[in-house]
Amino acid sequence: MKLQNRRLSTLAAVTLVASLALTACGSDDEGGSGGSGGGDGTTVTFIPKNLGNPYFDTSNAGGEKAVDEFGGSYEEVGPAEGSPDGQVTYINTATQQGRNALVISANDPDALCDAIGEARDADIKVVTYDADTNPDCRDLFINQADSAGIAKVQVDMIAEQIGDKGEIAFLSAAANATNQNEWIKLMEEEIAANHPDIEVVDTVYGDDDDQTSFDRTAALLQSHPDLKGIISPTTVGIAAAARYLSTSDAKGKVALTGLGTPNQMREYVTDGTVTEFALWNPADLGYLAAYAAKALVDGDIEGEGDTFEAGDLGEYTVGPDNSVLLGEPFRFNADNIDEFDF
Ligand code: RAM
Repeated sequence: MKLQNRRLSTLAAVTLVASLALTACGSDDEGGSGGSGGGDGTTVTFIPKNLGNPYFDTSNAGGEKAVDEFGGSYEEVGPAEGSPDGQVTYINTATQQGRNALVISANDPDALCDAIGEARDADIKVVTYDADTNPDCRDLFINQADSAGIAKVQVDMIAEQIGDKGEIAFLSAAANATNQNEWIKLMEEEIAANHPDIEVVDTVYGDDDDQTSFDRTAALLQSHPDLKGIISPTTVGIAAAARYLSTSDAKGKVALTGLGTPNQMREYVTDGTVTEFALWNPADLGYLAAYAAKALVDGDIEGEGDTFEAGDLGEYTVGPDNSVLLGEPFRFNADNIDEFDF
């Protein structure tokens, strides 16, 4: 299993880099964290949806590791809340500073495009990762896993957990998040095509904010007394929903699955609130995005069919819509969760 071996082999390094990054930056604050590296001189700015989200702490630690490997200079900046306006400010600043490349998880498919256009006019390469903009705005998208596969694994898990029957709801991130909206659309199609006895009764938005997601979970259970399951395709949402369910009467009665990080979900798998959830390796996603940014800056890749080397992950090829695919989603459950530390 290539993915699992890769996860395990990068584990120690990622943990170390993540803890160094956290020591260096106080990740809850609006603003950013300092640079690193030197040597090759390629300057790369990571702009996550928001700061203080462990998913992005892990993915960006992977990015920093890659930038260090090729001797460039890394920085992470971004808004405290997952909003497009907050991201625009940081894109504009990076453009004024003349950074070589930006790596962005977009809070909206359109709203960042003007600012990204100005960056590209200034010869800055723009890579999206995790959540894409419209493809014509940016140079490259690093896709964590095939969207249809991400949708299917979540539908398969909820179907297994509720006996393929009953009411379910989605607890999503921001209403404009491209990645969650794409996955939800594909999950609805998969349910309509292959799960006639599952009914989607609601979609609510927790904005990738812990408290909002927690409150939306409580409201969902109140509005839908027959709810059998929740799919939360966001690491912030699933962790908040699990925390709510773990002390409520619905624990063990309403199934919860979706996309989560093992470290945030471990206690809820151990206490029986959650049976199984999925994700890819966020550290590898950031690592791949950084190497792709460098390949663009160096002129090694321009479009579909071009190949580049991504350090320990090996060779990747640019696919349709100028996107690069990381790998497959992976299921976490009580049998394997203790093998992972991110
Ligand atoms: C949250 C963010 C991110 C998404 C993961 C699964 O951390 O919404 O964009 O990819 O969940």
